[in-house]
Amino acid sequence: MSKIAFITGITGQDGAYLASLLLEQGYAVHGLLRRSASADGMVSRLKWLGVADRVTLHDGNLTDLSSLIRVLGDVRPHEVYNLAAQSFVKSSWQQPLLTGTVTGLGAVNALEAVRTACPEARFYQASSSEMFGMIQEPVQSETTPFYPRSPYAAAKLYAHWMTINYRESFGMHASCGILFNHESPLRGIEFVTRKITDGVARIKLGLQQQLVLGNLDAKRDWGHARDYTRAMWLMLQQDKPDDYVIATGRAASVREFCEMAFACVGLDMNDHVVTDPRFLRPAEVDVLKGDASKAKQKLGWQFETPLERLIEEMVEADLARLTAGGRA
Ligand code: NAP
Ligand code: G4F
Repeated sequence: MSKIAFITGITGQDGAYLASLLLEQGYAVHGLLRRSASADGMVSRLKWLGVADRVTLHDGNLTDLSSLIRVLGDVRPHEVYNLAAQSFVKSSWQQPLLTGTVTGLGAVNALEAVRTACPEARFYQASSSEMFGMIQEPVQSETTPFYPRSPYAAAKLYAHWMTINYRESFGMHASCGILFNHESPLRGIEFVTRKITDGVARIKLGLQQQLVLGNLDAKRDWGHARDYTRAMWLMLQQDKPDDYVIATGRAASVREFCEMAFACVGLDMNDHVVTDPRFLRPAEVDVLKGDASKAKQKLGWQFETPLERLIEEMVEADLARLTAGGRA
């Protein structure tokens, strides 16, 4: 019998790549789908990867414990990946209570549902490098103290510690991946990398002149979502649950990302990029840079896609989308 996996957040960037990977591995893949008035666009990422018809979607919501218990009781998965969240940091200041409810308490709903409906299932929690916030060490690893700088990061930290608590309290096979920023052509358009590659493609095609951004000096450790979702799966294949940093070990600024993206189409960012305080945050995370040595040693994981290749892939995909006449 093939293994069964259940993914919350299956319609998001990581959910789509993870579903694709698990299908390749022979899993039966199920996911949670929250009701939307725009049902037609909900599975666009799964369609982009060609897997929408191969996954089974279940109506529910991370904030509705009853829906989770019912679905997990029906599906009886071997592995549960909790990827659902209000994941956009900037919105978390506008919607702090919703972010706490979905990103923080939602993870506890998922843990409770697993404990109730399928206690033998292995559990993955999508923790975040954003929890390091105002960094306490120049390179962050599993032993670096956390210092959250946004309602999103505080909610993720609560979810992180609750996952560890359920592991220690109930013996659950529950692991946290502390993933640094990871991007792809399927990244939401509101995140800076995709905003840049979409803007570059539009400017190249004569559809817009300027790209308006916020803090160009912020630095992030950017990898590819395809590589990072493989790390999630590897964590749940270990005999013992544990927590792992997943990162490339290279930090680049938003400005450097822009330079590389504009260079992909033979343009100079200085001719097109302007800044607007509208896109600044009440509290910024200036720099993140991760040390994934533990994942390399214990999981045999390492990233395959360097930043330059990631940017090229994103710019090419945005050019293709716009040339085809629309945005996926
Ligand atoms: P994403 O594209 O924003 O996807 C978020 C997913 O959560 C979507 O499927 C969304 O569904 C779902 N969701 C939101 N609220 C929900 C609710 N109340 N009930 C059920 N589902 C809900 O995020 P991502 O980039 O794939 O990231 C996946 C996870 O990893 C998130 O938890 C994120 O916080 C975390 N993370 C991401 C990164 C990164 O760099 N990408 C780094 C570290 C951690 P809809 O499609 O209906 O909106
Ligand atoms: O792309 P961002 O919005 O991602 P951020 O805040 O780093 O969060 C992402 O990564 C986290 C992992 O560390 C995840 F947990 C989280 O769910 C999400 O996936 O912003 C990156 C940087 C920030 O410093 C921001 O101030 O880019 C800067 N930035 C500059 N101009 C901008 C813009 N960000 C956005 N979104 N839009 C701008 O115009």
